[in-house]
Amino acid sequence: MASNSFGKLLTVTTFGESHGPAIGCVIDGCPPGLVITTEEFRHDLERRATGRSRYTSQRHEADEVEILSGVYEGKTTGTPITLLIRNTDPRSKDYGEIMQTFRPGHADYTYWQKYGIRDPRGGGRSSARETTVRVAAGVVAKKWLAVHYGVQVRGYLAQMGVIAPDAFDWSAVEQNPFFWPHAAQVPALEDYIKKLRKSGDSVGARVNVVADGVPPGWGEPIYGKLDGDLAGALMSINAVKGVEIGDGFSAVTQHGSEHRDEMSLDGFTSNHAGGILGGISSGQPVTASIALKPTSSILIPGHSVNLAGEPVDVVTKGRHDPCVGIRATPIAEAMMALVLMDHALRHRAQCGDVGPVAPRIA
Ligand code: EPS
Repeated sequence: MASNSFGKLLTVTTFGESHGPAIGCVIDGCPPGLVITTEEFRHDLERRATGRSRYTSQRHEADEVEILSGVYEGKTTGTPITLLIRNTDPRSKDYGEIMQTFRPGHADYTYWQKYGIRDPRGGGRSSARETTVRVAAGVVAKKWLAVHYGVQVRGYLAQMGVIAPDAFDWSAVEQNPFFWPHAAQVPALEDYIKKLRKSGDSVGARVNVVADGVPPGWGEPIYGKLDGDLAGALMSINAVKGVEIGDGFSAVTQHGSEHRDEMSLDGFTSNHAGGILGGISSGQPVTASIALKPTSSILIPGHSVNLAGEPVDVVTKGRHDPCVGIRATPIAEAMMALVLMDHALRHRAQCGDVGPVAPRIA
């Protein structure tokens, strides 16, 4: 299967299926000397993992990272870093019925049409299980960005169905299993998901991700724009159907006088652009937002066809997420961090001698 790699100077290749023996990734291009231990992967992997709260899939994966290469005596060596995570809790019998049919709204059908063969166990390669190793790779990128540039990448759940945050507080985000920025609303979210689960349906979500501390200059015209690469990377996350950078689609109804970010010697006075102008970072926070669809693996019967070419009704049982957006925050952070690290290295390679240029306002 082609196109399992992304990035230019920092490349990440992922491999593995949801119910295979393991999933993993190879990170190539990470500079030598970055201190990294298996322990450091735990936090973000736990944030993304299934079975850690009552509101997500109840598959209980250990999600333990094994570093197979590229790290010696706790430091990256500059050679490919291979990370392996063994699948410890697949339950392939849940997929007995799906093997004969296609879930409406799922990649079951398109994989079949493309390859003429599929691994239906847990959705095989199309499973959100693959995002585990993106998050693991993102741990390396987040650390490198923090150590070398003081960049911090963080996200939050910005909408679940019709529910949007009433208030915003970064310190609330990590205190609840939804990554929700307003603590007082968490009981309402819990109630909403419990009812949704009972109804057998699923719901969509929005996740926002922000990188603070990105210096001006990252991103390349014309085909290597930072926003273009970010959009591609975020769109590659399972279930993502929309990506916005900065104000995104709100720009449609704005006037130029409103959208432009005016400049003063104290900095920009707003950030409608999402920290990117002409595909290059401006020094403002880089902001992106993703729309995640409601998952197709639901208990509400839906019309489909089977392999014998007959009409059937499909009901998907098993351990599924009523809202994949709940676990998507660390995945979006990882993809943003990986794109930023790739562009940091690309900027350093071509323009490392340029240095800060006056006036620098952000
Ligand atoms: C998924 C279906 C479920 C989730 C899985 C993603 O897998 P299974 O049916 O095998 O229990 O648990 O998510 C993960 C395993 C994970 O680590 O994110 C799907 O259809 O995408």
